[in-house]
Amino acid sequence: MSESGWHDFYTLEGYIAYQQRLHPSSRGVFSDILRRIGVASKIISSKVRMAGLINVLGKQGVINVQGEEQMKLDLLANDIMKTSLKWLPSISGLASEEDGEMTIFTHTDKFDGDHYIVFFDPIDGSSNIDVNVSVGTVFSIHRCPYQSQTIGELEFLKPGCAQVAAGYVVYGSSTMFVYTTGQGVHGFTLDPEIGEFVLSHESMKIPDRCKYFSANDSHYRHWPEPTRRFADWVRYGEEPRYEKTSSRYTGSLVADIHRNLVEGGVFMYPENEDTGMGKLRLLYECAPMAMLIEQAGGMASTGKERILDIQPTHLHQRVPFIAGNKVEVKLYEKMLQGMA
Ligand code: P6P
Repeated sequence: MSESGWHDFYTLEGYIAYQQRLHPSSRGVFSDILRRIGVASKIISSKVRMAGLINVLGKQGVINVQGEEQMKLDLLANDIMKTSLKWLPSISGLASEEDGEMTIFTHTDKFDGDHYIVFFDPIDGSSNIDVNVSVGTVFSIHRCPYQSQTIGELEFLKPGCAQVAAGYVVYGSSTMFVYTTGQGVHGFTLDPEIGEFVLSHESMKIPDRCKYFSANDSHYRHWPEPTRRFADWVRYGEEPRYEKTSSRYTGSLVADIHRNLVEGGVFMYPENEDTGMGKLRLLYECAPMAMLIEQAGGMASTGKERILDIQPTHLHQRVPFIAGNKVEVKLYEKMLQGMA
């Protein structure tokens, strides 16, 4: 602390530069992408915070590729993310939850540095927008070793273990930017007075306690029997570990995962027994969340396999998803496989 009592602090920009210095050979290309996502997040945050005042509330009247009704803020946030990233020479392509197809930039072939592909869900949990409940942005960054002229969907379909970075922005009581590049999980809180994300949660680790159980109980009747048994065990179990476990579910993946990452707990969106399908998308929801949760000391699985090991088969692929404390995810996998 200086004489005036001033506390120095890291901004997101400064922390990215600090982490970049840990890689002397780095040219800062990758750091530029993270910084641009940080800028886009601040712009989106300003729109989310004024959603009731400017004309972004409500539905756009369009059904997106997911078969979901697009909200106006979905489209605005999608445009903000794409516009913020499309001029970076290192970006070979983008893939968004809101776009049926990926976007490929051939102009970047002239750039002689590393190339990347960025996946994102610009506003996750958008059904919460009109009722003022937290929403979020999720992003995932992969390397792209190919010339843009030659890439197609196949080059976008990489397993989560190949991600070079993952993160989310949660637009909650404050706006937080949380990311990992494989060196731990670090959280930054937006200081509206200076317009900067300030380091507030360095090296986040999920506490080893199941403080929260997060799932949409209205789907209980569609869950496979072992899934129902697991949910009952955690919620009503006699185990001391679950004596104080509470149910918390907002319908916003980012808000639910963030709460459980900070306090401890398990989130699941299991498969529907009839369809055998999950709801959440692998490439820009589950894989980035899985990288963050594993980096914070937790686990993320479909119940049958590690999320980060899944080889995607198509851009908007959906998977069953459970993430949080290792104890609960391991127990779920055993129950689902008939070993508990
Ligand atoms: P349900 C939001 O639409 C989302 O993709 C996630 O953010 C959230 O966890 C889930 O779907 C909520 O789905 O069926 O519980 O409304």
